[in-house]
Amino acid sequence: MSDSCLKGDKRWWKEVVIYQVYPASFKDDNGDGLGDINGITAKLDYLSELGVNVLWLSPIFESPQKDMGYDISNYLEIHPPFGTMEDVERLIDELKKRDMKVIMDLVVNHTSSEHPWFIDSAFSKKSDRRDWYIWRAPKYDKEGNRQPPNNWASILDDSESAWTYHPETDEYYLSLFSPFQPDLNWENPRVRTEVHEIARFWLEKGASGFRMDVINLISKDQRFPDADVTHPHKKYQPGDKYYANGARLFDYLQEMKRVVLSKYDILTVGEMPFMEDEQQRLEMIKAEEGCLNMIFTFETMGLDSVPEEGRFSFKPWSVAELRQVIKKNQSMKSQKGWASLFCENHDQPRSVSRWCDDSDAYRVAGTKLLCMNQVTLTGTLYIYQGEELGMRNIPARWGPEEYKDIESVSYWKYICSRYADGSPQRERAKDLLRRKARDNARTPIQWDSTSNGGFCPPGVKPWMRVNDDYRTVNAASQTSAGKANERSAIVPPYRFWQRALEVRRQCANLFIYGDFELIEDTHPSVFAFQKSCHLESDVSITVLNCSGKEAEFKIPAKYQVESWLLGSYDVLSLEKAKKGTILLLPWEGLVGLCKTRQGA
Ligand code: ISL
Repeated sequence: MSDSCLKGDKRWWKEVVIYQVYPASFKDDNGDGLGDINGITAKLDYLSELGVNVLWLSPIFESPQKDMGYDISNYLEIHPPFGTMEDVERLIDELKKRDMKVIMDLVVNHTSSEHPWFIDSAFSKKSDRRDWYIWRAPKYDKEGNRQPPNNWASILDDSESAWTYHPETDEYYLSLFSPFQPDLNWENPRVRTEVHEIARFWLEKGASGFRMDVINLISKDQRFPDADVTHPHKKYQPGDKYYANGARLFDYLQEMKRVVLSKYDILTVGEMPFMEDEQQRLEMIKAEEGCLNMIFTFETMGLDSVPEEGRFSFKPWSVAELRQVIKKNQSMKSQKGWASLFCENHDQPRSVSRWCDDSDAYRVAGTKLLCMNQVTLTGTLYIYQGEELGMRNIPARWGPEEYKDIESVSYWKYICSRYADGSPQRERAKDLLRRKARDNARTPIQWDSTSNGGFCPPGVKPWMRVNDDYRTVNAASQTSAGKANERSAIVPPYRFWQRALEVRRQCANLFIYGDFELIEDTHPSVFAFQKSCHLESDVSITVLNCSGKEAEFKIPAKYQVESWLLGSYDVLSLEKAKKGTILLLPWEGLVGLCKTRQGA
């Protein structure tokens, strides 16, 4: 039995609900078609009423916006179209008034190629900052053609090299994501000191922590060897075996913790793609001796992808796979680790479209099913903007020209360079864009049924097209309904999330801290689990029909269901039988409180 329910293990950063804001798409206050800081401030009551406690702001810093702000050219100034430092200070003050906090997105594996550091580094091989970045001489093949230092593929465009040639100094610089994002050389202690100062600046400004972008890439194998050829049909190969989770990662993060992070009572979450090893994960976050409070890992996000084909791929996923991935993630706590819970972010498609059925018939039920999964799992809970509304993916009828993300644009350009218009490959690529493009989560938030969904003033062209369904899927139509209660007949997603977060808080020992246990031998489409805590006489059961068909669920005899707390079909769900076999409707989820019968 774990002791996580004991007071000693309780922390504020375990209990908060973190809401990710993607500033460009949240709310346009100054009428230029782009979201901004004052637009966020204007919506704090909406967020406070939902029941979230912390905002994670995707990057708001000066940037050429080649990768929507994940290419920073000045960490200490605000991207002018987003607003001013005074606007940020006011946002922080307004959050404090609501007992809310903010964490910043610390993107320090790389900078923008327009950052003064890089401009200085690129100026000359003898520049004082040359080794703030990773420069290597070209290689030449048998025919005398110039080649990059190794065969690593770019992460955002695997048809291109992870290295960018710099003719002025006849060297390549490492740019894992794009040529506009040169990787910093963390081997250089001056780089690390500068990063510590950036972190300190924002903590002194009032930030309560950081989400650290691809922070497990900061330590790389310094031999920069060729990657194994796992994609024989491609010129460049995934090199994460050598550029992720390197030998000095723990030291670098321990140093950052010792020098700056440990001086504040903050929340830190490291985004760590390519980190599969459970022991390494625990080393990163183990209570006390670890480096960060928690990490983002991506097994769930990979369930419907073909690993060797990367983002723009698809394979059907199964509830059996889902069970194992969630069971693994939930085991972190029992090993003195801690899980982070998310099913959407700015890099992922909308969850109701991806994992459920976003048709008019089932969008709301599916949104609530996903909500019930998230709010009853152990870990710190993250919600991505619009998830609480049940926002959908980009409509299938939109063409590739509507996709703005650098990764989508590169992919479509590559496809068009190789396949003719109307070819099966182009049609498949359009389907994969619809399914997986990061753009799906970046359409403007739909606030009401007025033009542009109320994201920006009428007559203003938003930076990205608003989803066509804004007249029916929008915040105003969902918040106008009163708070949900046990008798509510139809509860819109926002109100359902509000109620579900209230239930999570009320049953914190079970839902936030409790021990997870799969309920076995269920219908193949049903994912069910128990949560328990030795401080509580009750246990909870979460029962999710992850399919568009009806499915039976036999309530195990050991559970004496006292009440159904949440259900996808509102009062219809809450009135379900509390023993025996029940029939779950398509995408119907249920959360119940139970006594357990000993020996049953
Ligand atoms: O979206 C992905 C590529 O298909 C993910 O692997 C993603 O690139 C990875 O999780 C890192 O994402 C973070 O760093 C990127 C930025 O583009 C993403 O928006 C950010 O979340 C580079 O800063």
